[in-house]
Amino acid sequence: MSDQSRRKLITTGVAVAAGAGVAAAASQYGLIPPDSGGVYGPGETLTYAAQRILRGQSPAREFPREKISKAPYANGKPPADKLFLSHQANGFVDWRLSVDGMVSRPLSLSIEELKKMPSRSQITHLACEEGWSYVAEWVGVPLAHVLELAGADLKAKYVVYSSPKIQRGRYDSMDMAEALHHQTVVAHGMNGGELPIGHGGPLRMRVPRHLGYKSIKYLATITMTDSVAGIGKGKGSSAADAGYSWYAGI
Ligand SMILES: Nc1nc2c(c(=O)[nH]1)N[C@H]1C(S)=C(S)[C@@H](COP(=O)(O)O)O[C@H]1N2
Ligand SMILES: [Mo]
Repeated sequence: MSDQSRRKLITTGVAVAAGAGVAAAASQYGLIPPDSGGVYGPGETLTYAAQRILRGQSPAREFPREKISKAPYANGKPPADKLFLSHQANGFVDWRLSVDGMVSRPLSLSIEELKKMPSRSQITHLACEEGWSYVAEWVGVPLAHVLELAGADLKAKYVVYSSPKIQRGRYDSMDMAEALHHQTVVAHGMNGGELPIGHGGPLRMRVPRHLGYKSIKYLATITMTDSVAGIGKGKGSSAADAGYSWYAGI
């Protein structure tokens, strides 16, 4: 065997072994995204599992106050349906965030109740998959706190969350590593005030380690579940249903 072919054999062997290792770890730790089609499927399972294992729980970058964007871009139009407009006219006093599924204490939380809970303020970057981005300060309750109040089963595979109409509105999901990360918050404030309606007010999920589409605006439901098969087109995310990747880590 020539040196060259031996080297090739060795490198290929190492690559295969590394791939197999990641694949084994992926199934051992349940690191299989719902849009993957499995470890050997056409999706990005290996990238996902490798990112998860290599990055661990590393935080998204946080910025100093002077980096806050002067004119953050509010993407899309706020909901214009009757129900939303009446919530808005009422100052969102009747808005509720439901927390259900694999929990021992289902919750229905008002904005006032959420505002009394421990909160975290963070200046982070929101990046849309379309290329634009901005930096803002968000204030919110760590999702981990809300899940603890609900007695959530942390062995559940996904936290699914959505704007009011889960089948027709926006929805997304994350795994438990993301849900329990300290920067994943249910945000009710932005840049020193209430969360503006253009940016998802009265409530949005803020997931700063992921692309903007995971940060669902007009947040109304949180469900702990082992399966996303029955929701939307079954990919665990309205963005994934539309062709983007379920795993949007940046
Ligand atoms: N309910 C809802 N949430 C949403 C969206 C939306 O259209 N509806 N757009 C998503 C996308 S694609 C991005 S990039 C961000 C944009 O957040 P912004 O409006 O604060 O810029 O919100 C995400 N959350
Ligand atoms: Mo986006």
